[in-house]
Amino acid sequence: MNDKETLVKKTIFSGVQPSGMLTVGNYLGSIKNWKEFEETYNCLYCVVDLHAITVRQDPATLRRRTYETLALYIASGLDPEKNTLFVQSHVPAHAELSWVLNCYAMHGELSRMTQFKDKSKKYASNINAGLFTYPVLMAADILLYQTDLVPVGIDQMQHIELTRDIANRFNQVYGDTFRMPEGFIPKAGAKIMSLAEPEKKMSKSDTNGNASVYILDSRDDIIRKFKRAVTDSDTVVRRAEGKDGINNLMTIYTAFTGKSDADIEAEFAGLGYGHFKLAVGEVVADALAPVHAEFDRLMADKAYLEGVMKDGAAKAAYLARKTLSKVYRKVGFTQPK
Ligand code: AQP
Repeated sequence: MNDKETLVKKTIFSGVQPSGMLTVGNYLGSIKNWKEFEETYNCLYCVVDLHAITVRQDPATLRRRTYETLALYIASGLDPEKNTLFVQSHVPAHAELSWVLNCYAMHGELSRMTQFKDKSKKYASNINAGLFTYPVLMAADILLYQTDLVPVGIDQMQHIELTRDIANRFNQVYGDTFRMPEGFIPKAGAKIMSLAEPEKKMSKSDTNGNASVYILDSRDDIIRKFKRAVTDSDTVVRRAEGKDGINNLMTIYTAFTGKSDADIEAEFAGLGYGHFKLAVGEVVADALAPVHAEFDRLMADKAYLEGVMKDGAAKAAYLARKTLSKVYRKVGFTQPK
């Protein structure tokens, strides 16, 4: 990406934490949708490892998952020549801008973040400051690249709103510094629910083995998990209030097939839940099979992945440094000569 392209095209930024095996929720809410932007936007997609350590991670596992997450980006169709793919900790400007923005983010607004409240309950013995300021680091990720659009699942929208508030506050004090980003939510798949507790979001860190379907689960596991998905005592496949499990399965089926609710209701009329669950499992397994094959190929070629990381970090660092220098000048830091 050169300076001219940066000026003409709008910019997209998004990322996923290497905090576990990526789920079908991560796939449908984020990475599956990223490819459509690669011709028309400057796209930066980051493996956000700094975010991941807000929850304790085993170092060797985190390292492996960082490679795996990058490999999954590429295996899901992202072309490293057309997208800037990189690892967050390879670009120090993320942590640097995050510190500055911490001084423009309010304790009260951070306390209201749903994810902080949820994760404080889930990790009650480790409510660290990083968990609290997580959204400020996310604001830095986005604002560093003068991002226009942030494709994310619904769970991250509150953080995008906060990013806008922080950017506005900074711009009001120092004049126009940051572009105002917008969130972009996919039509189908913005919030995939747990298969075991369908009133809860599907998460990669869920400890219930039946709750989340992982992108890299085997075909048999995918089908087994969908067959066991919690539904309700009705038998008719239709979207309705109180049918969280079926609604979720319909959303997943739509996201993979493009079929509308009416199409799905007609297709499974008179067939009952068993047929439907099996069909969803098969559709998901079929769609993920080519991703698995490409993932295996990429993971066997670490040198290639390291090359992608290195090139991506160099491109991202160049762009990030421009914004960071501007911010440092505006707040009154001296610049080394
Ligand atoms: N269930 C979901 N449905 C749709 N989108 C989802 N995303 C996450 N879960 C769902 C989207 O995936 C992207 C990356 O998420 P993340 O790794 O930054 O963190 P997260 O939102 O906290 O995801 P998890 O899976 O719940 O991770 P853990 O368990 O580690 O906290 C984001 O665009 C997110 O919206």
